[in-house]
Amino acid sequence: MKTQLSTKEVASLLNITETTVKRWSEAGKLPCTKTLGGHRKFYINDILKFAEENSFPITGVIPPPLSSKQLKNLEFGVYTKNYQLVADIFKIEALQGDKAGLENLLLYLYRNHVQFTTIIDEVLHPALARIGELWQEKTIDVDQEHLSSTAVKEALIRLGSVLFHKNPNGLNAICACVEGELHDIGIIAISYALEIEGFQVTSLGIDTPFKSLKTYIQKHKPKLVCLSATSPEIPKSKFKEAVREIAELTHSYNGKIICGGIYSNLFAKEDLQVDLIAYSTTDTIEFVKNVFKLKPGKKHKINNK
Ligand code: B12
Repeated sequence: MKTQLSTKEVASLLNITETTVKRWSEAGKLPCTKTLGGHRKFYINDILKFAEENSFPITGVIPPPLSSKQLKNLEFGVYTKNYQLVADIFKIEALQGDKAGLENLLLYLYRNHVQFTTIIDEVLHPALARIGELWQEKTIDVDQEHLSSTAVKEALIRLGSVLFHKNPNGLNAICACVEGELHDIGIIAISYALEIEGFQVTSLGIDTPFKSLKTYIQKHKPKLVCLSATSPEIPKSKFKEAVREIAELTHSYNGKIICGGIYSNLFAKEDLQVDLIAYSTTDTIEFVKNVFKLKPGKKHKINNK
């Protein structure tokens, strides 16, 4: 683990300017050593001790430990909104299974005001799609695909704990992967995107039997039902029939139902009788805002890491 930080990294971590860091280090508030070339180096522990003793919030984030070329690309990509550059870096970190690096990268984007939906649709999604292609063309083995997707999932979950949520909108939603479905990164992203909009979300996770889904919906009558289906191994007619039944049930109490994921994308919304077949987080949130007439609300932080 990296233990020493540069002036720039300390500034970024404490959300202060580099000039302030230099001033505080000259004043002895922030202890540092100097390299032969005269550059200041700070120990992370000293910075954490300083923050604790002075009740100084650590609100910033250290740029991920990337090569200088990657760091330049990352900064340039964020600044110019060229997220393809960022997705390429994300893919490389994912292939290395570097969950701390991925978490830092996600936090860096979020703290630099890249919207959560953009992070998912323009960085995480294309990076994993490329990893899927590498696996399909046998450039990488299945173990490396597993390593990458597990690291991405863990980093996403860690990002989830620092996301800002709008005030509760009074609507409840359930998110689930249908029977036979193990891909859950997409639905986790959708559930976080809904929580950001103020929904109270219950996640039923992977491979939820259709029967249990119906029972749950009958009991709790969620205003929004979100189902994810990606695997080509899901039997088509069973899926179609079960989703139609769930849609009918949801509509019977005026709820809305959305299906997403690569497998769902093979169907038209009329086939499944659902309100939307979703292709991305962005289109889902647009739809939800329109259909539930959500107003832009005040945000509040639920959890400060
Ligand atoms: C990671 C991964 C796995 C992991 C999943 C781990 C996990 N915890 O999720 C594991 C190893 C388990 C896996 C298994 C399999 N996989 Co896989 N997998 C992938 C991979 C590389 C990434 C998927 C991912 O997370 N993407 C990122 C998320 C954010 O994207 P997403 O899921 O598409 O979700 C977005 C949208 O679709 C939408 N969305 C998704 N769901 C929902 C739901 C709602 C309600 C809404 C509103 C929106 C929404 O919003 C999301 C955000 O934008 C893809 C490659 C790819 N192109 O996606 C292959 C891929 C999906 N897998 C594939 C296959 C074939 C399989 C297996 C059948 C392989 C096998 N023979 O065993 C199994 C099936 C397992 C099962 N029964 O479900 C194929 C599917 C092809 C198809 N459907 O035509 C793909 C495309 C790989 C490929 N190029 O061939 N896989």
